[in-house]
Amino acid sequence: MKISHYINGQLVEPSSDAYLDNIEPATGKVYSQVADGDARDVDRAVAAAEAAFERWSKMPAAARSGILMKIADLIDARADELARAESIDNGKPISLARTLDIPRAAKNLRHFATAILHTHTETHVTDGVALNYTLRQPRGVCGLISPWNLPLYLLTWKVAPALAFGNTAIAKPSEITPMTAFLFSQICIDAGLPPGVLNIVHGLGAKVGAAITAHPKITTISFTGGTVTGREVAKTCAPMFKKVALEMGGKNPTIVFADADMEKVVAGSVQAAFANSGQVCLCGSRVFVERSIYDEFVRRFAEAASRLRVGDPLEPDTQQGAMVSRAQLEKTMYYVDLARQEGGRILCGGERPKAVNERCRDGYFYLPTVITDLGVSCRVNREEIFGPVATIIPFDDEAQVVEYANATDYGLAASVWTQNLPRAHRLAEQIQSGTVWINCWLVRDLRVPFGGMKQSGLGREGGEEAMRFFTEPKNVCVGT
Ligand code: TXE
Repeated sequence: MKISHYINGQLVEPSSDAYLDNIEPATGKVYSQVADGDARDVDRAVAAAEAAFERWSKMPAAARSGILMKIADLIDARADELARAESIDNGKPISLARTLDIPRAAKNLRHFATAILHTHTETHVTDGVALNYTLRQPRGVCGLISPWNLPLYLLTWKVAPALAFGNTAIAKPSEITPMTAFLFSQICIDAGLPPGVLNIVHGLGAKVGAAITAHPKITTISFTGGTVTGREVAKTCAPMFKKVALEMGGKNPTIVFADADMEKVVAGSVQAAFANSGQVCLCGSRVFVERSIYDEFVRRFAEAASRLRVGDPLEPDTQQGAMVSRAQLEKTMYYVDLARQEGGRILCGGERPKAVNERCRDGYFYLPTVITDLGVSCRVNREEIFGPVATIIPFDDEAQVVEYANATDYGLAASVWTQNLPRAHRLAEQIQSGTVWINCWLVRDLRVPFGGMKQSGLGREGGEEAMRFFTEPKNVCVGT
C-alpha cells in the first residue's frame, strides 16, 4: 500500500516519485510505503494553502465549524479502522488506540469547532477618550509538525485549532507513523473540506520538516517532538520572526507521600510510567516516594509493572505493545545498560520478552522495567528515555522532593499523590512544570493551557491559548 500526500484537496504522488518503507513495529516488517516528500511538495502545498486562505478565513465561523464537525463525525464512524491502523503503525495496544487516541482526535475537532462559536475578544475603554477593541485575525499558512507517539491525536490537536480560527495549514506527520494521517486525508476529502485548507506532506523531518520551518510564506509553526529537533526548528524560525510553539520532551516526576491512598497511587503511577510503553511526553518516569512507605510501595509498584500484559498490539487484552521503532528500542536498552553502570538495581524487566507470539517474533518489544538505587542527578534520572522504564527514589521531606523534582532540564508535567491538600497546593506552586496533576494523571480538559517549562517547551496550546497562538491580535483604537 502507498501513502501519498494530500495537497490541494487531492491525494498526490511525491515530486521525487520515491517512497520510504513503513515498518510495523510489532513484526519489524515493511507493511506499506510512504511518500518521500521534499521541498517541492512543500512549495506545492504552500501555494494551495495560500490560494485557499482568502475564502476559508472569510467563511462564517458556523460554516467552518460545520465542516470540522463533519470531520469529527467521520472519525467516529471510521474509529475501528483508524484504531487498527494506528495500532499496526505505532505498535500500541489496539485497546489504547480505541479508547484514547481515536476518540480524542474526534474530540479535538469538536472542541475547537464549537469554541469558535463562543469566543469573544476584549474591549478596553481609555478614560473617556477612546474605545479599544481587539481584532483577532487568522495568521495565514501554518506549519504543523507532529510526532509518532500519538499520531492522530497530536496531528488533530494542531489541525483543529489552526483551521477553526481561519488559518490554512501544511501538516507533516512523523515518517515513522504516517498511516492515520493518510486515512485522515481521505476523511477530510469526504467531509468536503475545501481544497488547500489542509495539506498533508509526508516524508523525512530533515527534508519536509526543515522545508516547512524554512518556508518564508509559513508564518506560524507548531511543533511537537524531541528537544534536539525543537532546537533546530527554533534556530531556523528565529531570524524569520515566525511565531513558534514547541512541545518537546519530559522527565516527569510522580511524587508519592505516605498519606496517599496506596491502592490508587500504585495503579495511577504504574499507568503514568508505562502507558504506551512510556512513549508519552507526559509519562511519569521518575517516581519519588516518602521514605516511610518506600519499601512497600516499591514492592507493589514492581509487582504491578511485571503483571502488565506485554503482547501482540492487535490482541484486545494486550496492555503493552511494541515500541515504535528499532531506534527507540535501542535507546531504551542503552539507558537500562547505563542504569546498571550507574549502580541501579533492576527489580523487573531490564530485557526483551522471550516470546510474544509467532507473528511478533521480530517486533520491538521491551518489558516494563523498574529500577531503584540510582541517584537523583545521574543521567538515567535526568535524560528522557521515552521507553517503559521507571526509577523509584526515596525522599525525606517536602523541600527535598521539590528539589529532586526540579533536578532536570525538563519541565512538562508532574503528579503529586497526597491527602494533604495544602501541601499539594504548595508543591504545585514550586514544581517547575507546565502541568501539575494532584491525585490523578493524564486527565486532559481541552480548555486548559498545555505545554512545558524549561527545555520541555515554549508557548502553550489548548483552549484560549490556542486561540492566542493561531490568531494575530490587532488593537483597534477608536477616539470618542
Ligand atoms: O523525534 P523528532 P524522534 C523525544 C523522545 C525521542 C526523541 C527523538 O525522547 O526519543 O524525542 O525522537 C520532524 N525540522 N520525543 O527523533 O525527530 C519529524 O519528522 C523539522 C518526544 O523520532 O523530534 C517528526 O514529524 N521537523 C516527543 C517530528 O519532527 C523535523 C515525541 C518529531 O520527530 C526535523 C517524539 C527538522 N530538522 C519524540 N527533524 C513528545 N514531545 O511527545 C525531524 N522533524
